[in-house]
Amino acid sequence: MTRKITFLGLGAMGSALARAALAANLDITVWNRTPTRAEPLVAQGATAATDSGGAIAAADLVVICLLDYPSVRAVLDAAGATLRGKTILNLTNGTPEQARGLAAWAEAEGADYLDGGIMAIPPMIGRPETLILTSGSAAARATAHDVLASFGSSRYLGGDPGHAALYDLALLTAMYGMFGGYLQGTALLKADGIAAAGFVELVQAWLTAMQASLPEMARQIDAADYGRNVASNLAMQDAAYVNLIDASRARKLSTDLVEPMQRLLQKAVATGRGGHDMGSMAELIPLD
Ligand code: FVH
Repeated sequence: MTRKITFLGLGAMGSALARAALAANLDITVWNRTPTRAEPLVAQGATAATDSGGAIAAADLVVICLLDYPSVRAVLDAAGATLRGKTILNLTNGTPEQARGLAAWAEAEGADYLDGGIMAIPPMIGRPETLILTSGSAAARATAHDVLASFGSSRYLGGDPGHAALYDLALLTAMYGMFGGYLQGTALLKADGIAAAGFVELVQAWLTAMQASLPEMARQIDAADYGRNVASNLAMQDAAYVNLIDASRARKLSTDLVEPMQRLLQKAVATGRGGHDMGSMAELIPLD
């Protein structure tokens, strides 16, 4: 059972996390570089620390949610407080390398380190279906159990502190691909006078239907087996993709979002993958 929890960082996400902890009746201390952001949380029962060193000293478990890793290091370095014997749960977005580096530093300082990736936006925090990915120290995970449960569901990805960030970034990569395609699609329609709202139902149904192909694509990628029962070969897709680019150009729309996929399709055909399924293009992503 966690006794004393401090939150460092009260931006949109840090505040949502602290609110969820308060809603779960956890006893929390909060600190933010701009102190006024602590006021709504104090009104809800949190204790505000006047400086980051005091905030850390007050805690067994320090939950960090700041803009980026340089700000995390800036705050921890400036705090001047000992981390020995404390547990750190860092939910700041970063790379696997940054997470591993901070974990090594924290361990050298005598702290247990758990890294996390928040797969949600602030209004989703506190709902049971909200997913927080974690990896790193198993002991830290046990210490953080209560506070993580107040945020939603968490999935522990093992002892490598870089893995939560790695999965987080892989999921964000897939998300941005989807949003980029959606933005281009709405622009195509809008150029012909059709509102984005008129597209929502169709695009949701289409993306739902298409995501059903992901398990088979995963099988193909893992087995390097792209040529059996191909329903949508890459040569056909390359020919059709030209129309998508041309329709944007005809409407004087940027094609910046969609050209990279065309380049990959063209390379797939040029390297003899024209008869393969989509998963085959995964082999073209490594640079060497
Ligand atoms: N909001 C979201 O949708 C996403 C969802 C997934 C996870 N991300 C990550 O969460 C981290 C924090 O994001 P945020 O939404 O809370 O971001 P902001 O509202 O912009 O707040 C930023 C906080 O960081 C503090 N800060 C920035 N630089 C420094 C610094 N050099 N020293 C000390 N603190 C710093 C900032 O303080 P202040 O401006 O209020 O004084 C805020 O507390 C982030 O990694 C997302 O990728 C959110």
